[in-house]
Amino acid sequence: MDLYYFETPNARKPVAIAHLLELPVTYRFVDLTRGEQKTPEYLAINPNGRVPALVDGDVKLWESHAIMIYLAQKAGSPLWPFDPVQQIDVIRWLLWDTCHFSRHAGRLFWQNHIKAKFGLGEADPAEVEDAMTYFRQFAKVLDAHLVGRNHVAGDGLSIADFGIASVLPTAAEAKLPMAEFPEIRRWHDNLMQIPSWREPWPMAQRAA
Ligand SMILES: N[C@@H](CCC(=O)N[C@@H](CS)C(=O)NCC(=O)O)C(=O)O
Repeated sequence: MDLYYFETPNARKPVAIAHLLELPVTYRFVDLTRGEQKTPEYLAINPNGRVPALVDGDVKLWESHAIMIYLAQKAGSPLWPFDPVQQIDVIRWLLWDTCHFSRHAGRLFWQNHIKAKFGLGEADPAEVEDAMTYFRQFAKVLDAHLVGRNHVAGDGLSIADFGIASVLPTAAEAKLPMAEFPEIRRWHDNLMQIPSWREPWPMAQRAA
């Protein structure tokens, strides 16, 4: 299995899951700073020109959440629950994340971190304010949901936790107002105890 990645929030999710489940994955570094995601070879794998992507025999897959489900299923792991009703709960939170939580966290990550890091200009104050308003709105929902819970869906760790957490390891760089959301901080501090989430990147293979 080949997993194509760059060190970004969306790629972090399947890379961390593959490590956690000790799957036999070859990590393929796609250097976004050199435009490697736009080469014809890579576009044949993911026509969106984005990471992550997975190739497993005849299976070509993109979208980080779909790849996480594929990896967990392949490993027979309860990170993708076996019960159909619990699966729907996980899907519910992953869709919520894509549409709301990480969407606006991602906008802040772009404005407050990526633009400066790659010399793409100043953060746009109107865009930051808009994204911050939405981020606060949806973070409040998650914060309330997490009261008395250690995991987002069901009783155990699932890919919903990793899906929603994607921008949180870089919350400081994105300038996310985490001080306002103690339950999210508590939940994510626990997630950071998982070595493959804290340190997901396969540096040795990158160097190779
Ligand atoms: N919805 C996609 C988003 C993928 C995505 O936006 N990846 C970013 C990095 S986090 C990327 O590859 N950007 C490269 C580009 O826009 O050229 C997923 O979850 O996999």
